[in-house]
Amino acid sequence: MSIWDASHETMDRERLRALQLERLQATVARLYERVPHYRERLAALGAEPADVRALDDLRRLPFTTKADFRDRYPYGLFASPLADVVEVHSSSGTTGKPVVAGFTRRDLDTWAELVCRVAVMAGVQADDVAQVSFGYGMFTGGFGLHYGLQRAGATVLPMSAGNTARQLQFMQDFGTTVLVATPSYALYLAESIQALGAPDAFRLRLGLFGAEACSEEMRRQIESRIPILATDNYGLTEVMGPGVAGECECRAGMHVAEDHFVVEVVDPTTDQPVPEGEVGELVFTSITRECSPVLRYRTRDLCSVTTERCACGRTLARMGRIVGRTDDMFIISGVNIFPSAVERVLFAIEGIEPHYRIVLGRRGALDTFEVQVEVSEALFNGWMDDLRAFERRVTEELRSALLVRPKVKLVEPGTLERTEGKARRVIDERPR
Ligand code: DLL
Repeated sequence: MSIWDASHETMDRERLRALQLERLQATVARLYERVPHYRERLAALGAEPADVRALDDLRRLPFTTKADFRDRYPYGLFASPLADVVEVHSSSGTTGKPVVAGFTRRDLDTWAELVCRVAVMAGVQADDVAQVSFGYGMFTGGFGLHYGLQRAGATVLPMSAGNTARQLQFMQDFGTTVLVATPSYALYLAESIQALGAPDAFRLRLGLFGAEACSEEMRRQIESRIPILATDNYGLTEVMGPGVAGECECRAGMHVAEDHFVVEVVDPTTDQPVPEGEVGELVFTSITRECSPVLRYRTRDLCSVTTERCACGRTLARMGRIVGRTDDMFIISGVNIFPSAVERVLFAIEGIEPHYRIVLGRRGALDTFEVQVEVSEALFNGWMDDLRAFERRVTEELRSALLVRPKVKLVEPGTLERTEGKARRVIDERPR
């Protein structure tokens, strides 16, 4: 197992905390000087950069939210003049103005370095051929993985997302060994590879997946179709993009690049830190960015973090899988439901294909909750009675896990929409 930057990735945690404090102080001073939004926020608390004397003082600093990014769209949170900015990325902004983040040359260098770490910890080597099937463009996935994989010495195929036939062709012709995609697109590609029926034509051995939640069951579904080791990595536009955290070959959580980001886990309702190892909302502070540093960004992503040393030798904290988002939870008949809980039940049932969709609606005063799920060819084309019995079983298993009875609709394999980017699992048609 190789480590790209052992001096940081295996750093003694006391020294790491000292480095974090030094970098945090510099970042707070930079924001105070250069970004009116942060100066105003700190002033409102009667705080100044000099008040940050220990790492725990971070808890007294204000949070940053997605709304802050939107209110200052596009450049209002930049701490560098445009003359120093060489690249800009943004998130999709499906529910409002997009989030914008800028990169100076040094920021791009850091980005490449951190994505390279994630790639190397997953097992990427210089002789790998890496097919980047994340979208290139304003999304951080394509370019981020591109820069990092190049730094790791891999041969990069900048495919971008989509055009699946061409993806498969190049995968065979160029001898792709590493597939880089969202887990849902990876699953679609894996199904397409399986359908070709020529497994020997492919040399895939490793998957670098991220940008959306991937349950253990989803990972198994991908790995059962193509012979790869699937690894998860995490990041977000507000904090940098990919490279914030990634799994090593032990696959026992994602190592956070703590020499560049301070991670906190807070109770989303009380804003107070939760005990180590418990699930809460991730909050990140970036401490080395020049253009778009962010103080205590509320990610809305729910997961736990441990600082226990990993078998790989890295001392960096590890985050568990993202179990949900504070904003993807929906409420049916007063019960809180995360899509990940629905997925866990479905994927554990033999005969179910790993494609589903949750449709929420309203009839009269009541919410409706439908789960559409693909079943295997054999089941779908078999006896009607068997299909009905299967539907009852799926309904019952969902009801017992979620405590709410959904309407289950079994559909033919291949009917639900496949995505090339992030999957959209929940369709909420309820009037606002
Ligand atoms: O998705 C950055 C990225 C690109 C990460 C490629 C990894 C690989 P955004 O488009 O800003 O950035 O979306 C960020 O996606 O807050 C999470 O909710 C979700 N997300 C990202 N990675 C994971 C993951 C990129 N590994 C939002 N597991 C985040 C679960 C993830 N959710």
